[in-house]
Amino acid sequence: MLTFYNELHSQHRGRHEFFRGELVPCFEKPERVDQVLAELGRRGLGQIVTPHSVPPMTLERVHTPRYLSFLRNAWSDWVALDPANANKDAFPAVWPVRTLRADIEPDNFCAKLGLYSMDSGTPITSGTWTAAKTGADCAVNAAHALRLGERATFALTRPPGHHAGADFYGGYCFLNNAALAAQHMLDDGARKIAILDIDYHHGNGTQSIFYDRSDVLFVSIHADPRSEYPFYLGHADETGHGAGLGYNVNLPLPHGASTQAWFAALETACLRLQMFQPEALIVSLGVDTFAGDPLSHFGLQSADYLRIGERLSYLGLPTAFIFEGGYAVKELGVNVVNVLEGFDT
Ligand code: SP5
Ligand code: ZN
Repeated sequence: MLTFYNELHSQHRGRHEFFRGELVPCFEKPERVDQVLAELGRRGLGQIVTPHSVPPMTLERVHTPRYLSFLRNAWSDWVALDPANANKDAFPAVWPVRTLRADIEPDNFCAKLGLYSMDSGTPITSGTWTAAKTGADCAVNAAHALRLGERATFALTRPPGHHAGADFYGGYCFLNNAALAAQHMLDDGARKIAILDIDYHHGNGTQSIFYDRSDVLFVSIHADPRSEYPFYLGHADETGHGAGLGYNVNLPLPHGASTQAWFAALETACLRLQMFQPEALIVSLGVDTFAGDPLSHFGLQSADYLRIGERLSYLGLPTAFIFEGGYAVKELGVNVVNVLEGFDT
């Protein structure tokens, strides 16, 4: 399987995230991708290549210009507030919730942080833009390779992307890699693309980007948002809007759901994907469904990831896997590469 990897991911290196009133070490760290890269090498699972840079226009097909400009300048604006900020991650502290205005971009940088974010668990650091941009390059290149005839590709990227919306970041995500991959294929001439999101958390950003469209089917299996992040989206009654009605499928499972229930949801997802007859499949591949994941409460074992790959392969679609969450760092390589190997063999 052709893997797109860029070493600049390590430039996004948060020191802390907020959790229950204190700063705790980041779960989303560079070692995550290092583990997957090492395991790919050990198993010799195909070529690993560096992506070409995609133009700003490609990002603007999914994200708003004002959000992109905020993100590109965020670190220098943060340090401009106070030179001492160079040693601190940037976090929001105020948000425009209901009744407050989000249509006027404030000049104050702290107010901008709140306007463009959904939580205080996602630090912006000196290299966040570089890492997010080159990560998006990986995803778009992985999608483009499908257009050129590859059967399957893998974007080995971080930070992840599926929580990021058209104009906001959160859940460790800044640019929506899966959405950019899907949109790129449509702009290149594809008519229908499906996205399957199997991260433990609902891909609220991806859902919202395509919610009123019928050219992208979004199907997600995730923990019930009543108890799990992102909390405010991902319910089963969210089925799309306008032309997009029927093209959004959420399959939430209760906190602690069995592996059997998870695979039953995968069958439902696969049936819906098959009915849609897409030209290609994008998989938001999070492995935080793993029993040993420190953030999550599903029980998948390492061997289960081979079965996932096999089942997805059986759909017979050109498929781009985009790396999302997964925080059990030691087992991350085996779990991710198991999906890819299950697909390939
Ligand atoms: C891409 C992705 O998987 N994003 C997940 C974002 C989850 N953010 C909430 C993290 C809450 C931290 N909980 C710590 C529990 C320690 N036992
Ligand atoms: Zn996740």
